[in-house]
Amino acid sequence: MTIRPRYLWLISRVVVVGLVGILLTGCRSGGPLDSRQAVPIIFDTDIGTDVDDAGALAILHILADRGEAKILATMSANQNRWCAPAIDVINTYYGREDMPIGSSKTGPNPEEWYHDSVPDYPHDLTTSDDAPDAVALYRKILAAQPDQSVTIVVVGWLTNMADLLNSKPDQYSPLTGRQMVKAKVKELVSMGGRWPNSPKNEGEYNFHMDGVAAHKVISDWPGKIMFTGLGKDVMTGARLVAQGPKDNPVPAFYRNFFKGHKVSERSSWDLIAVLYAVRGLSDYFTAISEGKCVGQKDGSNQWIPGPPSKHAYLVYKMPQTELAAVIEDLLLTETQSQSAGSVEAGPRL
Ligand SMILES: [Ca+2]
Repeated sequence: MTIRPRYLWLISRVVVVGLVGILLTGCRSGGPLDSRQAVPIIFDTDIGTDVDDAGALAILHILADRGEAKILATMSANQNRWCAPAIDVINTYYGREDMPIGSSKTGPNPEEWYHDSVPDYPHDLTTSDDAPDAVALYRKILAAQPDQSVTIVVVGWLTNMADLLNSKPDQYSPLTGRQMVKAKVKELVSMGGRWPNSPKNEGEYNFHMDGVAAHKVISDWPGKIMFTGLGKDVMTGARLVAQGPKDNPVPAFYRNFFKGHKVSERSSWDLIAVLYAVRGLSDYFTAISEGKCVGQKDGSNQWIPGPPSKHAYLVYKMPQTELAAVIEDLLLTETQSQSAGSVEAGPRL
């Protein structure tokens, strides 16, 4: 049988239209399980001052297990001796015991609630003093990454970011810190600020704890910053504490925090920052980008409306109760190491 030329033309049209349709559908799919490549992430935390940092690191590991993120390093902006071990405990539980951990040598040093349980879980970093300087580790890791590829998510104060901007050429790179950020970092996600404005002298906690660093980063960061101040009314942790595995340190940290503060759930500021850093706006958030942020050294911030800039901040798209369910489901997702049976032991009680 022969096919007449006009039918050949018709068939080719159908094939082309079909292919274009498939491509467009692929481009539009912004959901969490589409075929986007794993997002290269450096996680920077003030772990210890609140428990949402532990939850945020937990869901980052889960998202990495799912192929949505690739964790390059974990950093503490808190100098406290327990912070790097607390990070190590979580990394180890989630099967990444060799994940690089850096610690600030210049930042604030508060010691609070949930570290009591750190010695009960497997890890080998016993004090933050033994962790490498965070800025040196940032420079080493960033220098080895492709240009414009790395997302840094900061869920504490911005000390490490300011120190990175101020860093000098070294054995890892001839670039200054600012040049390196411009070359290598795709986006900084900062859990900080009150949006659109915070009253003078009443800056949000993360900005206020190192106001000079916040001011430096807001005014001098050479690339995109997404500020995520959301999470106060997205309550999580209750199901994690009730149902989380006994050998997982994260439910234990939440339990300690709940007991200390006499609460049964906690706001999700840091978990939301990680969710955005990995999955983007998805169905969860809308970005406000018309304008720019101005930060003061007292930690306060103002949004100045105007043309789009390198700054943006998030507002909710999904109702907070639904977002809480998404996060809590992630917290309770079985880890790769659990499913492979490679977690050696529970708490050493
Ligand atoms: Ca935090």
